[in-house]
Amino acid sequence: MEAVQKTPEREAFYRRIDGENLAALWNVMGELITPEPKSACRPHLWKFDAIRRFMTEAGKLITAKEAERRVLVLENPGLRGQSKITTSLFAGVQMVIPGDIAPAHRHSQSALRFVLEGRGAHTSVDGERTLMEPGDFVITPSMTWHDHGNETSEPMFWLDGLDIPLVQFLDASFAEGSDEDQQQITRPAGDSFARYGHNLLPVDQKRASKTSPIFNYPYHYTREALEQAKTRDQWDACHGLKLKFSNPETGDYAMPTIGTFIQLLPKGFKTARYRSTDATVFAAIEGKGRSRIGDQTFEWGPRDLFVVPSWQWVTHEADEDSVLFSFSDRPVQQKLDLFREDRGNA
Ligand code: GTQ
Repeated sequence: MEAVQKTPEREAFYRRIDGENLAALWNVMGELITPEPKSACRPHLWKFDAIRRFMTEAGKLITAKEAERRVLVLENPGLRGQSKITTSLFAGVQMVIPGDIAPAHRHSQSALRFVLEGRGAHTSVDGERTLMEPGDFVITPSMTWHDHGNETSEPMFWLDGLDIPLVQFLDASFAEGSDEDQQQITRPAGDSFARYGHNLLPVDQKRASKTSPIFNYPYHYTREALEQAKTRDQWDACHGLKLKFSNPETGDYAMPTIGTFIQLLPKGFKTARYRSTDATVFAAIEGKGRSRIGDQTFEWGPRDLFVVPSWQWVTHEADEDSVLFSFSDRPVQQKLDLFREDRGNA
């Protein structure tokens, strides 16, 4: 779409209607309705070791209780100051050190945790406490009470993913704190997995929530699923082997607003180029390799984090057997018939 010519009469007209809170669509049409996604979001990689050093400093500057959450926000370089890693999603790295209590609160925004380092710190959700290990994917559904703590002797670090910008866009945020720092524990550890994690569901139970009733998907099971698949040697050209975490009640994504994935790239594998409309955040958990995003190449190893913007070509290459966790707003786009992907010629 071409820019409309400017004339003195037209300019005068625009100034007059401007005072009445009106604007001419023909001057902005091309910016609004683009032939392809045109995002301010840029590709970027954060080295975990650098974040870890800053987090250790932050641990001396502020307690989890005072901060409420001791998190360093991953700000997309094209979206600085907005607390966004993509246009629709928030990501941060949270540190919970021995003795910390991140006090109970709840909010409309859904959260995911993907554990990067440490073992045995906990999060409590809706009366159940879960102990976390590296690679675990843990969900805090919308409006559920949650608090975090660490009774071990080592710090724990995890990646937080939240739909904060999406909820902000919709003006639908509610939040409240609790009088108690730690919520009452009313269910034994592992209760949700015991009830819902074995391909069996209570016959008559109707849950209102659209979020999976399993709130910790342990890495032990995830890794086993990938390992089994490896023996079948059936690789997807664009993804290696990529699985989505699913809600056992619905078969849909585990969370209503955020799609979460786990992917195995065997040693020496190089993916065919791929692009999709869901800007995606990646966390490497095992292995090392590199990803080419647009015309930039990013080298990653365990715990490094990177972001692929909407509709940019991406290829991954693994030097060792590698496992990548990722998340995006794909469930939202699919429900709105907006999701598109392009597998090149693969
Ligand atoms: O752990 O509840 O990274 O409320 C941002 C907002 C983490 C949390 C974040 C949050 C949390």
